[in-house]
Amino acid sequence: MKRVITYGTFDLLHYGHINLLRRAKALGDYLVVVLSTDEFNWKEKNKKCYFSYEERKMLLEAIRYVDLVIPEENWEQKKSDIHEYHIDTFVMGDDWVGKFDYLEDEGCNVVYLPRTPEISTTQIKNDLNK
Ligand code: C2G
Repeated sequence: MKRVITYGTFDLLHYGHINLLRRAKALGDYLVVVLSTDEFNWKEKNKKCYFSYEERKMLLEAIRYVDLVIPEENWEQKKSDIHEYHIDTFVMGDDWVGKFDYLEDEGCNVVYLPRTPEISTTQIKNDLNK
């Protein structure tokens, strides 16, 4: 069984997120999504989410490509996550290209997938505020 992992905030879930999750799942048989907690988002990414962690978790768990959702509480947990969940492939959108190559030293593939252009949570918020 090939196990894949990806990380994110996934606020105001949209088709760009779904495109990423679908392609990530296609790289294996089991997809772990590590979801940024409200505290991590606020402290480390300066993001104030519209949906709470529990609400974002429930939405992700309803997606056919997602097998497990766990919390992302800090930047450093990726290395231990990969070992704890026996991950074969780490996947992120290419806005992160190069940032996580060090994880290859943990024996897993690192894949950056093209982002879906023209859609983002920020774009949605801006459009709704017009
Ligand atoms: N994404 C995408 N296309 C978009 C928007 C997002 O492919 N139009 C991808 C991002 O590249 C990321 C994932 O969807 O791989 C989740 O996006 P965010 O919720 O914005 O995640 P981010 O805030 O980048 O958190 O430790 C890593 C961080 O938790 C990543």
